[in-house]
Amino acid sequence: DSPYSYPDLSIDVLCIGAGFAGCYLLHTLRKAGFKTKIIEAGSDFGGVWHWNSYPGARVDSQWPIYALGIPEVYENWTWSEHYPGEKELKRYFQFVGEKLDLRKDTEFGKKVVSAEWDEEGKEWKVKCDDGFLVHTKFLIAGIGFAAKRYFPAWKGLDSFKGVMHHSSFWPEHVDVKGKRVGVIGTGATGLQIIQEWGKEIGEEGSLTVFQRTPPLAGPMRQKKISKEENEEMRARLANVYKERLTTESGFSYTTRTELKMSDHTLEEREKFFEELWQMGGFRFFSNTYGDVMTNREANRAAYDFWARKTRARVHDPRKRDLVAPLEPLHVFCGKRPSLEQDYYEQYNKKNVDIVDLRVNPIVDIVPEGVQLDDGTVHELDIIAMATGFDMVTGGLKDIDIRGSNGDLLRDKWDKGTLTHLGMTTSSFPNFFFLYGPQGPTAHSNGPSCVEPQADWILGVLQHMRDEAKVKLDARPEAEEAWKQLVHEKSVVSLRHTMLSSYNGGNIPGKKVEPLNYAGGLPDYIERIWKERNGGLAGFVVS
Ligand code: NA7
Repeated sequence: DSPYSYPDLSIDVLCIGAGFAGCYLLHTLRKAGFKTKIIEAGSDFGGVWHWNSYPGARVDSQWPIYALGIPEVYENWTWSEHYPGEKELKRYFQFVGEKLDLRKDTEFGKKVVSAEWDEEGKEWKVKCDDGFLVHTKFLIAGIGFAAKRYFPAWKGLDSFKGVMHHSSFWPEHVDVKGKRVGVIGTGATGLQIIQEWGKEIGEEGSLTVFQRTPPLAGPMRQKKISKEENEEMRARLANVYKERLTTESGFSYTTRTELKMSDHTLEEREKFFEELWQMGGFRFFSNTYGDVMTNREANRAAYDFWARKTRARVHDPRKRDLVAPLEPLHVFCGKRPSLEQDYYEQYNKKNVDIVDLRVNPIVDIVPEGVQLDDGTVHELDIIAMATGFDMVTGGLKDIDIRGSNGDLLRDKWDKGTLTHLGMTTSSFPNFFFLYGPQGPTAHSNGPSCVEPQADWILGVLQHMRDEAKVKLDARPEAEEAWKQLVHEKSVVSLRHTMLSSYNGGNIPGKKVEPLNYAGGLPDYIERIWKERNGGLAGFVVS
């Protein structure tokens, strides 16, 4: 078909993406004898961390959880901080590539643009933007949940005279010292940029934060890792990586407790919250009372504690009311919480201001800067667009994936996402996705989610090889049942009562539906293996 194809045109498995999912898959599948390759758009390993170079970019899952549970890797790698920054994460992924010898089976600098199922040949024909063509029996997308960046539909986006970048596509260095800079969006990303730029602009510069919804950020409590700490941890790592699969979100500590808020007196509650707060990380948000996401009173109590702690750090009453209002704007933890180090202190600087987009939204980007509804123009030299992503489904829908009935995946999912087990979808045989729709994805730590998913896929592929089967296709009734289950697991949470990136509500016009499996990682793992060991009843295997 193409002079660029692999010579024998017949690999077993093609993985799209060289992040945690792709690296783990290539290593695992290749060891099991499957001829596997990765295609990656970037120029190195890392997935989202290859691209994440925006100011202050840092993971907010605590060491050592945000890493691969592969002994060859963790026995030989040493982290320097509890919450590693993007540079360290890039180095980590390069190390993973070398240590596991992944480079020889990875094609960098190629973006997959289409994949078509060939029913006759029982294989996928996968095409890249440079014409590179691969024939593969199985296709696995490991493209992450934030593969499609989101820009609000402002007409003048291209008219800006200054420098503007989306957080997900940040160049090497943008000097902001003495400049007039603006950040649009205050999610996990915007917060990190603001925290960094507040310091980098110096006294001559100015930072304007354009905020629609304040993030609910807790203390990261960043620390360096000492040599002793590293050695002590190394001895326990094998267990840590096993145990993370037994917690709801795949962290070492995140399992909501059995404790209800009503089990405590007021004083006990205050002490309980305070302890979680002092430990830092996501503990205050996820290791809290078991009913924080089901009981409005408990939810409000957690918010009030957070607001009290946060308000105490911001001196100016107007800014204080904007970053930590007394009345919550939405359910506590309804959006993903963030972690910060000295985010709130930035607002105590005279040259850091905040604009409330709730009363005065952005209507356009103009050559001079940002224009608000009341006609005000904020003149700027540099703008950071931290407006997020078309999460979970956006990246997969962007690729022209055409299944056995000739339909495109995006057309199928535009009517509502349908998957079986959050890893497959009917009429798209031999196609899997990791950290994707209706899997534990946004409710779980990345590597903790993709490793069991990849292990499961390996189990299925081995079964098919043993039984000489060539085609696996989810049954439509199985995906209807999975969708129902995803819905049932979601509606019990207060999170379900509001719009967010957990349900597509952050993207105008996107269908609002639960995008993630909220039943917890252990429950999910049990279900997928029950299906595999029960004879794959939800699939037609031929
Ligand atoms: P998020 O968390 O989706 O944040 C996007 C931010 O952009 C959020 O504050 C939005 O406000 C804001 N936004 C979006 N559209 C607009 C418009 N039209 N006007 C003003 N502000 C807007 O993305 P992040 O990149 O921070 O984080 C993504 C994931 O990466 C995160 O979940 C982590 O897993 C890491 P809103 O809240 O919608 O009012």
